[in-house]
Amino acid sequence: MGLKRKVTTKRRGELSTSKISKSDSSAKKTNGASGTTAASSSTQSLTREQVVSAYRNCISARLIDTRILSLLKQGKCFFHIGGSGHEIAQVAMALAMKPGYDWAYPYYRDLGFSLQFGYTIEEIMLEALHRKGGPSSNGFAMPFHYGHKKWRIIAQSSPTGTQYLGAVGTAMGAAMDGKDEVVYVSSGEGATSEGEFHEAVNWAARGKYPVIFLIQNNKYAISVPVADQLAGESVYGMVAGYKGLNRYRVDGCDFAAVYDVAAEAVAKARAGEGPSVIEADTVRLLPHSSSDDHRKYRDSKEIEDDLKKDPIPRFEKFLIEKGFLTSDEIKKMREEIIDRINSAAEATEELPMPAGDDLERYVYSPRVVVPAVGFTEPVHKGSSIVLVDAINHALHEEMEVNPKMLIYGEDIAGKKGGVFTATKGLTAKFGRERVFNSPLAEASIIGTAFGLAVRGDYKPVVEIQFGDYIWPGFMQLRDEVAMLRFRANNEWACPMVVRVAVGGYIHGGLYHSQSIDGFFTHIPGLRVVFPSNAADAKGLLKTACREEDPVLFLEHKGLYRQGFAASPEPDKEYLLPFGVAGIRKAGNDITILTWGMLVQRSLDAAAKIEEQHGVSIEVIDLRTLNPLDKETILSSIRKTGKVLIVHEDTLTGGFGAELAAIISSEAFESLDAPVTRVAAKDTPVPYGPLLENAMLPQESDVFVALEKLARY
Ligand SMILES: Cc1ncc(C[n+]2csc(CCOP(=O)(O)OP(=O)(O)O)c2C)c(N)n1
Repeated sequence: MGLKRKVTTKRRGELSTSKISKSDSSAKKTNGASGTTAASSSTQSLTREQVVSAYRNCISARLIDTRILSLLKQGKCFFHIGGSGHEIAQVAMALAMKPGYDWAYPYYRDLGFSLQFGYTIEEIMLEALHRKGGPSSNGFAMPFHYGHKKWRIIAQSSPTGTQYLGAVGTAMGAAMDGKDEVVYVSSGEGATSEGEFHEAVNWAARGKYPVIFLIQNNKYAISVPVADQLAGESVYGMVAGYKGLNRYRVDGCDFAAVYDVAAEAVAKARAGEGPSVIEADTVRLLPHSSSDDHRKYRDSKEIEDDLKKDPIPRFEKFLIEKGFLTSDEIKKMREEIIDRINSAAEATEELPMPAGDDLERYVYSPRVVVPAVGFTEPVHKGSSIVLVDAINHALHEEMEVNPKMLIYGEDIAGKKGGVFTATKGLTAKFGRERVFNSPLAEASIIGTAFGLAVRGDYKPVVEIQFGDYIWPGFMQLRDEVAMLRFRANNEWACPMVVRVAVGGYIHGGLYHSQSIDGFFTHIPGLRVVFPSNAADAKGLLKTACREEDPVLFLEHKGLYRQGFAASPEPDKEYLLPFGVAGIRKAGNDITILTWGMLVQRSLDAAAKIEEQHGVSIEVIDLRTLNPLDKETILSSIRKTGKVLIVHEDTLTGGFGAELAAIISSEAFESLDAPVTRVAAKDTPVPYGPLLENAMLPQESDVFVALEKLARY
């Protein structure tokens, strides 16, 4: 690791140490991990070519903003969010990095950054006009949501603030690989109020990961001024307490000052000297977006004052004074760029837009690693194990197969092996580099896993201790993880596994008993797996570790050590494909569809009704809720004509409602009775045992429902 110094010979207008002196620079303060220092340009030099191309990208960004606003007025595009006023800070930052080697998580204002990092004007136009072939998303994501595989720009989402944790994960991967890559992430000052910003800074500083947080402070978050946003007047001040974090505040309208600071932060990151927060003071010269009118909340004097601070004329003055360009050269360059933008816009308008046929192509990976077709269930011959040990063995085996698999979460490392012992022995065997504790922060666990997975080789298999506490990570799972492949038109993906302990019947009360399957089966792009026994748990988890889609792997706490969920252990080669339901018991009169804890209760109720009333029940364990084995479900119902859906999650909006809808529309003619559901009552899971029994579905509830169905 270490900074590779640039060796150049001086030419006309070359920037040298003497030319960017500290007095040139408006870098205010830095407080590095190693003490307080001033940013210095002494180790950096830029060629004229570099500075001129930085200027070219600045004015390209500015002129693109202008052009898109006119296209918008003509109704040719629907949305614009511009970077006017931010260009200098962004371009100077990108200039200090290595595009295609370093990684970037830009935000919607980062047009200048993206151009400097490798985007072309033509590519920006493709996205602005939602045409096929744009590098970020092919028209799936909104414009100004940057993404470019070649340049390692991870396709951006719209929630502001989710980007930081992904960046930390990507930086973790760089550090683990011993590479001196740097990861850029940016936002405005407003988004730093999101908790995930602080989680990300904490995680990065704690691990000394090579992340640079460029916070572009334009004094407003839409209409909200800094005074309503921050404790104190700066992000720089707010992050003072993170040990190991380098901090800078810089005039973001001063090219030399930003470059100075950026180069220093990059050098530190490459040398393993930790992350940096750079707060660059910028001006927002346009309203927040094309949907906003800033005259409603800014007075005209203030808008005028910001226009006077426009960084581009200031940069031009600098270029002329230092002899990089003449005013004629600047004028000529502008004209050339305007021509290029206009030609790009005209050419783009002729290109096709993605159409309806493209819609569902990349919700999931086009490649299924463990195919369901041709699968036959073997008879397992190993000795009997309980479900939690099956999970543990699957993790051990997959860690051996895949050296890039990592396991982390709360309390999972060391001798304890998690609160349920699922990860026991893994740290001892594979080391703390691969099996480690996370901070107590669920969004961080999922967000960093995303950032590791997008690198392409890492397979994070992370744990959320209780389903009840997955919610801080919900935004990451839904908006980042599950949507990435779709919004990136298959250019980016984040194959990862999130193991979660769920479910009741263990007197865990309101906050250690929840079922969460109803929420997560509603999310396109996320596989949802819910085993009911040890053999399935092992086979499904091993498959989850190999598939290319993100998987939510639900483990019922009440089944971990349950005798009826124990099975003979499958061998190391056994992989249970997703989308293959298990017929636990064949029957002819009523079909039960169930999963997780309710499989055994359903089997018990089925045995009882067969014995008492001679009714023959088929019990189907769905095993994976997404993908769903519709074929097995529908062919059973076509045979029996009656169906009972049994699940532990609450009734309203539970996954059973979806099953009922599928059955009504696809097997209506086969039905001899109403589709019936047994589920938890629509209340939280209470603590007291009598209350808990009343709330969660019992064997007797299944029995009563079967009796009723049998009477039809
Ligand atoms: C999580 C989330 N909440 C709200 C929004 C709506 N929103 C989009 S941009 C924005 C303001 C962001 O301000 P700031 O971070 O200061 O960046 P700026 O736009 O000023 O550059 C808001 C509230 C969002 N996209 N994501």
